[in-house]
Amino acid sequence: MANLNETVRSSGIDFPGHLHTRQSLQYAQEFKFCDTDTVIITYPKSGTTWMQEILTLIYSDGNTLPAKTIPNWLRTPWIEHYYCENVLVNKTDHRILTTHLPYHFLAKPLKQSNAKVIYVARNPKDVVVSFYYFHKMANFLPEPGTFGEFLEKFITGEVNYGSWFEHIKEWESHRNEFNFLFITYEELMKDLRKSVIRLCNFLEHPLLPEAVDTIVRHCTFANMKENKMINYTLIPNEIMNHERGKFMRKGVVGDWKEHFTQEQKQAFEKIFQEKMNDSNIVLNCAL
Ligand code: PPS
Repeated sequence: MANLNETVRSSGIDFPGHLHTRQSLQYAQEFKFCDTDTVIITYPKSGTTWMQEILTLIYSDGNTLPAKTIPNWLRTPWIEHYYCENVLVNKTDHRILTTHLPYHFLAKPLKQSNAKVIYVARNPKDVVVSFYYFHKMANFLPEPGTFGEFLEKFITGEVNYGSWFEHIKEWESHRNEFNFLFITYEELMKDLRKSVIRLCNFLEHPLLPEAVDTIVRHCTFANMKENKMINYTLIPNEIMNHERGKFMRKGVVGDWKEHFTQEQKQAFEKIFQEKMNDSNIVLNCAL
């Protein structure tokens, strides 16, 4: 399925037609979650792939074989992507599922299970930079224009997957409805070992210290960048143009400082305060 220039609009949000269909979005909204499922929820470019890799390794007890031999979209599929139903045939135990969908798409089916939900958030200023470069390489997303133009669209939520602000606020404000862990990209970056142990505790999946060591080693940016199963180099150039950028681009905190002008920074932080002042989310926007 190519459909590179198609968009599927649902509940006022655009999704790339390369990966989504009306049916696949419907399938997600009626998804049968199991209590043994673990669901990674992210707004794009917030640390999805990193969490997919960490959870794969936690559930394999530090055995790196699955992470090195199975592409991430087959071992941790996005439930809203058109191929998900096929990927999940015969998989029932300890499924790791991924989604970028906003709360209102999934609330109903997810509440019917006791699945473990992990929400990964990232400083939105770094999200928008990462998303901007992803738009340049991903031929299934619109041309982003200048960074300033893209930033405007990101702020108003007129980008694929909708508003970052609504996504995080909706999920976080409903956290008590789920078996929910909130973790940030910056936390993973600050102390990966501590984060892996925190995740193991939440997942009730204790690991030997040696297994934790292996995960920490395997999941550094430098090592993940070389892993074909998650760096998207298996995807042909017509779909992701690897000459226009790398999926595993920089992997740092604070790259926004290289991209925002002083005016953009001030305007963004003002909007952040306005939009987020009714939420409990502790996320240092000025990171
Ligand atoms: S996507 O397209 O939504 O699945 O993208 P996502 O995986 O959420 O985000 C991609 C960004 O995460 C960075 N990344 C990492 N950073 C640090 N360490 C590790 N191990 C790691 N793995 C992925 C990736 O480089 C993208 O960020 P940027 O800022 O563009 O480099």
